[in-house]
Amino acid sequence: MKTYLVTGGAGFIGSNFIHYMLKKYNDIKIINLDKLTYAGNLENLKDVEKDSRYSFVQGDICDKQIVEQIFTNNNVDYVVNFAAESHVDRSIKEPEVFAMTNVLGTVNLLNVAKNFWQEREGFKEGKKFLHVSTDEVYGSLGETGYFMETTPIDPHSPYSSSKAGSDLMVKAYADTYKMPVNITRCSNNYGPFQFPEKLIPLLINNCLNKKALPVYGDGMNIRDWLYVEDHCKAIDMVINNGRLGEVYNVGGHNERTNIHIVKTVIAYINENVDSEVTENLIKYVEDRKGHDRRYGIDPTKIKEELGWEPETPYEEGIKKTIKWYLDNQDWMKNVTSGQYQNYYTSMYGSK
Ligand code: NAD
Ligand code: TDX
Repeated sequence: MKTYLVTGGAGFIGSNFIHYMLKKYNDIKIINLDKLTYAGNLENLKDVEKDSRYSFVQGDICDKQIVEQIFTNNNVDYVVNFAAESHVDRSIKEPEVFAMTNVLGTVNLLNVAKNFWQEREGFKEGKKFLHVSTDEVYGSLGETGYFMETTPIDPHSPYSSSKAGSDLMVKAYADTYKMPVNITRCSNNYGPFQFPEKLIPLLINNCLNKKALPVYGDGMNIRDWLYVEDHCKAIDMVINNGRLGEVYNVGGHNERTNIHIVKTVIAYINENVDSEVTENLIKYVEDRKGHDRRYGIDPTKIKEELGWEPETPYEEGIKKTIKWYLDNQDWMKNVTSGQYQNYYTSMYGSK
């Protein structure tokens, strides 16, 4: 039986990963360590909270004592590090918390895991630290080309710089101490349980409330969209079969301009929910500072080495996703109430 310490499991990708793993494997134990920031919601895990294979610890990945306690009380085999401050716009306003959680928190996890996993002559067998990173560490592409694992790191925002910093610390632990690690770098995820500050759920939420749909700049920035369950499958494969010390890019050649995404969401809601939701809601607003123009992943390595390929075509994934938010409007109301609402308004003002 394998024991996973999943950090940030109450967030978007982490909660999808916990669902995926508990569905796929009978014989596992998952400990979810999450601070429950505005982005973490235990509601995302309501249907597994009574599962005897799953337990939750509220705490900060920067807190050495809590992480040590988890390692003392459990024979942790794998750390899967999702915990992070993840929103680029917030990082422009408040870079410090990004450096704290994303860099120092990751170092704390690495250090505790190293101390518990190290034996006299190296590391215990069957242990691995998987760090979930992002394609944003590579910077921005022009009209052609793709990010490969060998592409030099060139982050621009405080968010992507903090993720690049954490990636380098993970690499340092592998190079210096021979710690068993992998880093995955994926493109933009979409699917259920994504906090509605990110583009797709924000658009759906605003459409339902007939609020303006803010499009940064000219709307022609490109993101490479990946359905979250396909990402979870990739992480599982890298944990099991990824070569130690390697980086794996995860993406599926699914590039779309932002304005294309906006129009797709409007068209779906117009047809299926409310014919008053039209393109009149689109509002071009001031561009994001340092806005990366284009992301595009070359997934050849993970495909050839591990046999991973995304299974969800964009047209199917986006419909499933919009439908999920329509069916879960209480979730949307709950996560955007209270603490979050104040923060959101203070950041975006009239948006
Ligand atoms: P999210 O913001 O939805 O969730 C982050 C989770 O981490 C939340 O539950 C939050 O409470 C928790 N957390 C934050 N600070 C913490 C701390 N100090 N200690 C413990 N828990 C803390 O993020 P997400 O979209 O699920 O992203 C998960 C990971 O994947 C992140 O590392 C992110 O950089 C990476 N990633 C995300 C995407 C994407 O499209 N969402 C793409 C590439 C990479
Ligand atoms: O209101 C908006 N209007 C808009 O035009 C928002 C929220 C976004 N955008 C644009 C900015 C981006 O070009 O849409 C694109 C997607 O924006 P986000 O959803 O904020 O994602 P992005 O900045 O691309 O970063 C995401 O993918 C990579 C995640 O938030 C990161 O955690 C991940 O590493």
